[in-house]
Amino acid sequence: MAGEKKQGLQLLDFWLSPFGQRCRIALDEKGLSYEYLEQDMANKGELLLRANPVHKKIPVLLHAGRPVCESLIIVQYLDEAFPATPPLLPAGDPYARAQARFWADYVDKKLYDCGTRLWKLKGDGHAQARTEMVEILRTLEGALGEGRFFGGEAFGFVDVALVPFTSWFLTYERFGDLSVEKECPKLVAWAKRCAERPSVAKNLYPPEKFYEFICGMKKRLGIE
Ligand code: GS8
Repeated sequence: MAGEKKQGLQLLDFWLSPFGQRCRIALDEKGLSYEYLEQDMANKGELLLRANPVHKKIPVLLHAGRPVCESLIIVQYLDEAFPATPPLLPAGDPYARAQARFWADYVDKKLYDCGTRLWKLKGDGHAQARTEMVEILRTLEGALGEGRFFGGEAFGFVDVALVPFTSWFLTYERFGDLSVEKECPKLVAWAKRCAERPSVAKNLYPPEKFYEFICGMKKRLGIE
């Protein structure tokens, strides 16, 4: 593992990105050191455009100079490229791995988009996003079940995929006029357990900070 710590890992990222936070949490969970390269999202640099010419998005992991794009693919890559580090996907159980990928994909397909509609839209679109948000959070709480983490006892792939969005709960509450704690107490308890992990505590920002960022974004977009 000592050798793996010097593998030449760089992460092109943006401080508040939940997708970048997934990668940072995964790298820290695995004890892999890396160079963090903050990107200017308003003025994308040549390195980012070369590393991710298709989507032109962060995060991008550079491993010995070779780019890996898309946060969930990056996290899975880290599991495969550094097999001596603690696995995030359940090792040796294809069915459990498929389930974990299903829920991480659900977070990407549903939660991010619905959260964006919640703070961006007004009227019917907003009301629909609010209803959907409660459904999505309840569905995730159902998937968690009685477990400590989504994978059971061990913090794993689905936890990494979802935990950055716990910093958004406050923003969902303020724009959705809802209480995540009231709707989904087990999910909130899970978020608190996750926040106790050094990898999570180090890489997530206070929920107020994200809320302020979104308020600033609304101002810039003229949709206050
Ligand atoms: C999403 C990355 C993304 O949206 C992943 O990595 O999982 N599916 C991808 N990145 C955003 C910043 S975070 O909101 C981004 O780079 N946006 C720049 C742009 O759209 O121009």
